[in-house]
Amino acid sequence: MKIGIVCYPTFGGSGVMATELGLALADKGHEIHFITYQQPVRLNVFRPNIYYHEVMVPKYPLFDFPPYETALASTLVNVINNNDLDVLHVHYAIPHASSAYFARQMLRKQGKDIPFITTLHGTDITLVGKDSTYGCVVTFSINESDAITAVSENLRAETFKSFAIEKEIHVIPNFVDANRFHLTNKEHFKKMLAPNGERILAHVSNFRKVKRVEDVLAVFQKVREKMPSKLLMIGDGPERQTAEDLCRRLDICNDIRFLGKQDQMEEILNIADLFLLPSQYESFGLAALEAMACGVPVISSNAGGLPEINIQGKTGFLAEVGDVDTMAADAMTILGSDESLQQFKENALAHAADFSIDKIVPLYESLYEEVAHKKYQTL
Ligand code: GMT
Repeated sequence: MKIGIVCYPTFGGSGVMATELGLALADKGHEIHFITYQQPVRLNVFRPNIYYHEVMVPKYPLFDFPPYETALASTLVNVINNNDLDVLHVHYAIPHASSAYFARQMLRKQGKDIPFITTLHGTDITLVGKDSTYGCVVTFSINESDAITAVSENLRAETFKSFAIEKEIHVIPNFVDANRFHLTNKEHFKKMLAPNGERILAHVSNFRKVKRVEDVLAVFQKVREKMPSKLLMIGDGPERQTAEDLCRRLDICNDIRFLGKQDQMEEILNIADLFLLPSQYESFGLAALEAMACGVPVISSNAGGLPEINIQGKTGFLAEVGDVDTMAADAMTILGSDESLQQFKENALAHAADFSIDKIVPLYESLYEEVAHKKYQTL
């Protein structure tokens, strides 16, 4: 099929997932067209059947707010027409679903019908979408989608709770590419960061408030008091400065490295012994799944969809949001002996396999077939 994918091109989970999906679909022979304002971060490989169309937003002195949605809708019409796309798949409701709706309506005027699928990722529903400034457009454009998917049962439930949704929401969980994220021996690299055999804890995020990076540091501080350990803080965002300041205040900087944004996540995850994700909310927690696929157990909060991927006492542990004492105690249970760590690692690997490309990508392909088929019936 010829599939258009609209996403945020940045390091956020929704853009990462959309790009991974496009790559996986291209590997299965589909023709994929990414339409966004910048080359997606994980779109760093060449495939003959992947195209990237950049949305240009002209600047005029009159515009305090350049109209990205309008530019996107126009670009969508052009790309769909020029490439004869079968289906459009938009990731993150705002503003992608409303631009897709706009494009579909314009094309209908030209006698063409392009179905669009909206995938809800999290903050488009739980944070930004709930803002009354956006609420009615979000509700309208989700309802106008030819199919709606959510990345977890929790996000599906949250969407029905917060918006007047009139259609079914299919749950299609995120997936992980085992060709890239798998267990590999990185002892040499590990030795560089933990020369005395210290345990390595890691956190990956966009350092937004919702990630509670201060809890990551609090848990680490408690673990470090009991066992030699190091912490890797990967990613960047608004809370990074606060986190770095807090490290200095706690006098634990020598054992923490802020690595910033990284492309080779699979390399770094492979030297970690434990992944920390104490978020206020996660619709899914893709970063934790990628860690598990590299055999890294997870200490997380029990918010949102996290219990759907981190299994209590098996792949790691979950605690109430903000309960850093329990998180630290559980971290020490996992890291306390090599045997226990090994068992949790094996469980994490086994559970991550449930979210493999082979299991999840066909679910999207069926949905594409279904909406494309409906389109032809209505023409
Ligand atoms: O976590 C973020 O802040 C980024 C955000 C995004 O929209 O890119 O991630 C959301 O989508 C990811 C992919 O589906 C999920 O794994 C994250 O859990 C979700 N984030 C939140 O719900 C806070």
